[in-house]
Amino acid sequence: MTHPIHLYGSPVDPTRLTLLVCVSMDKYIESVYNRVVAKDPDQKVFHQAALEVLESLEPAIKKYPKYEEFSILERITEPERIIQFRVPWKDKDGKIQVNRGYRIQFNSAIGPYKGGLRLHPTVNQGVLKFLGFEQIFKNSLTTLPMGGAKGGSDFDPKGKTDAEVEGFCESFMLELYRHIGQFIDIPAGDIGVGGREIGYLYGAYRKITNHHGTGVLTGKGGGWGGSLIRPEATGYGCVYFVQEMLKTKKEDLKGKTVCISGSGNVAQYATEKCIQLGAKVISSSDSTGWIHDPTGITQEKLEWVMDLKNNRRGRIKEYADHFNVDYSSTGSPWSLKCDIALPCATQNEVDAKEAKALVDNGVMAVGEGANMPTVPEGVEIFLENKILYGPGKAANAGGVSVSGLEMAQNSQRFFWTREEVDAKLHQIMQNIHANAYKTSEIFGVKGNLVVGANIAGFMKVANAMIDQGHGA
Ligand code: NDP
Ligand code: 2IT
Repeated sequence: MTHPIHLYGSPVDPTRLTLLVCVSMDKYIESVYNRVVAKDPDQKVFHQAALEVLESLEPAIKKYPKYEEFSILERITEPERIIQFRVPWKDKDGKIQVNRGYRIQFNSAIGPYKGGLRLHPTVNQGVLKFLGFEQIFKNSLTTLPMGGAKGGSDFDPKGKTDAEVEGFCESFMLELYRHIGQFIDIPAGDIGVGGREIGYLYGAYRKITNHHGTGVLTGKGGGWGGSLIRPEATGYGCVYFVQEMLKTKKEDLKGKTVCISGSGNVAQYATEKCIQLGAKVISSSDSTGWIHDPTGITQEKLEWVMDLKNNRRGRIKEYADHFNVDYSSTGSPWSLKCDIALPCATQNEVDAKEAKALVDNGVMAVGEGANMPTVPEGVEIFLENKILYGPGKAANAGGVSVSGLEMAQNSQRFFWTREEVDAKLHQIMQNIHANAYKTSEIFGVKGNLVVGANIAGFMKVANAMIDQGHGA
């Protein structure tokens, strides 16, 4: 059986997508994909995420006719609920600004809705549907009982004062609080939402509801219900996943050169874990440019970056000025020669040319810290060239896994040590890799972790939906 990830269209060209789909795809999958596009023709990034999953499910859909019989694909691509709301807040000059807030509760078959909140000017319903859809399969892979959701707003926290961010978060929660709860929906961080924002959101939730519902948000501060290792979890988890991929080739991280994009939460802790494991990280970036540090980012330099990004909220260019290395506001770190690439910034940040450049420069493994950072043609290039490729929903599942562990600790009213949480995270990432790898083998595409992760994540949710009846 050939792997089904071979006919991808451009995420920005639905006509081409439809053409390719018509030529090659299983009729049932094709009809569901066409339905997804017809229902919301403008949601390109959601179409992209849906197509990637649907195509890769083909072997499972063929093997188990019950998924078609019970209309699972039609149901799983339709969010259970979309909440959209107005978020008015006062800026520093006293003027009232209005943003749009969302929570997309996509699927709760295996547990309460769970997923992050993104604050970024590009946020819209299509972006959050893509993220919420991915979250369903990711959360299923963690083995913890969590459904899929995502939310956020087109509010741009960049350049805002702390007071403005606080005012926004308060207003956002004034609406969101009625839709969430430890047994309903548990939001967390994503782009633009870190410890500061979770603090403001939790403070508002507590004031509005007059109770300490610690289980209602994850990523909380250590002194008020947060889990140790949650800040580190996505980045560390991504590197643990890459370790597992490398093991299949009897390789490890020691002495490897690593390119990382982004300089936020995920990138920072992916860098830290690489340093701890003896690899050399030579790049960092933000939305205005990227730096190349050929001697490697040391722990000391990383702490400088953490202060720059988490406290001073500056630009990565300052790293180049401070440490006297190259900076560019064009291109990307993917032009550098490296053994391992970890895209940790945002969706579609690795295009086909960049994927080709990585392959030509000898990249051995790609682990996605970000959600869907590689365009479909790029994924195809990695798979065709037998690069060890860990798709985001598997490789970056460490963050939501430790969110699940935070929920478990909150329920117990108890805390685990750093070592305990880290060991559980490590075990979960090893299990996710083993499960995706084994599933790829069962379905005849050994080592294709796109197919393996998607089918493994899908079947647990789909079977739960069948067990729970046609309304679920
Ligand atoms: P942060 O907000 O902490 O950092 C995001 C980083 O990516 C910043 O350096 C930012 O630069 C850069 N970035 C954002 N948008 C763009 C863009 N359009 N072009 C170039 N660079 C961009 O977010 P996280 O580190 O939390 O998230 C990074 C990725 O990881 C996202 O895809 C997220 O969905 C995913 N993820 C996050 C998890 C988590 O636990 N936080 C869990 C799993 C996945 P700038 O500051 O200039 O905007
Ligand atoms: O994309 C993701 O998995 C996250 N942003 C983390 C979600 C969570 O609930 O911890």
